[in-house]
Amino acid sequence: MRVSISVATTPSAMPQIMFAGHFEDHCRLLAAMGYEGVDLFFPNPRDADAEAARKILDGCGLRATMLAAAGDIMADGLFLNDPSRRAELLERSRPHLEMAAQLGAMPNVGFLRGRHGKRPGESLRHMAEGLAAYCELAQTMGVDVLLEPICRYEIDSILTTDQAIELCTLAGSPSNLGLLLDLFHMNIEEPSVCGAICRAGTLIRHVHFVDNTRAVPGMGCLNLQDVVACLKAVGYAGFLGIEAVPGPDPEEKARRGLAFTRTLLNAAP
Ligand code: LER
Ligand code: MN
Repeated sequence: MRVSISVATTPSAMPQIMFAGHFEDHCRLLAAMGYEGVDLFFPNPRDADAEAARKILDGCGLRATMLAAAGDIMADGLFLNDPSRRAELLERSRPHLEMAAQLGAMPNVGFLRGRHGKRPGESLRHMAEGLAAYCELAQTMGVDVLLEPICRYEIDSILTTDQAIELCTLAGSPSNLGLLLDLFHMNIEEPSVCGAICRAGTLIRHVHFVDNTRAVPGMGCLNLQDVVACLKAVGYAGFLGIEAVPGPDPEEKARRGLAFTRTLLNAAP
């Protein structure tokens, strides 16, 4: 497994972004620290330049793992579970998916799936149809899509890994659809983090590797050694993305989180 970290190209209101702005400087710094990839956020997708970002990443030897670039369409009220505006959503998703293809990154269907609201059954059905169509479009560009279970305090749909697995099945199990498991959300929603990892198995395509308080790994009370052992046991060989709240000294936290994560990776059977 390799280690990546959350980086936004411009300032962002999301708290779990370790570095924002000064993209090239941050990429150089992170590569020198030993990071191998970035979980990339484009807070203003319309102004984003994926080609320029790719050049910088390539120059530093970094991979783009996850891409979050759908903020503009969500701000316009477009969500996968709304069949009345699906054609518009797909059309406006093209540039995002093209950027993901350019970067070799996986777009995250985090909040884009939509909220269930008062009709969870109907919403889930529409969400599955929308997700299937989104994956079909992504497939034409050779892009893999990530579905991230997110906790109850941020959304009301697909909170758990089992719900995400069910949604993948309802969407027809597209071969380019996988799960992004985020330990911060899992620690809130799962009765057993390792049980959920085992059930997700080969569906896991990315991991947000953080401690219970959303601090960098090693600063909380999660048993992350067990988590790494479970991921290894299911054959996961992707990135561990440190999507953490940085606090006042992001550089020190990035070094500390990486050192701790590497110790776990080296110790796991
Ligand atoms: C949202 O809380 C989250 O965990 C992110 O990965 C969404 O991009
Ligand atoms: Mn996450």
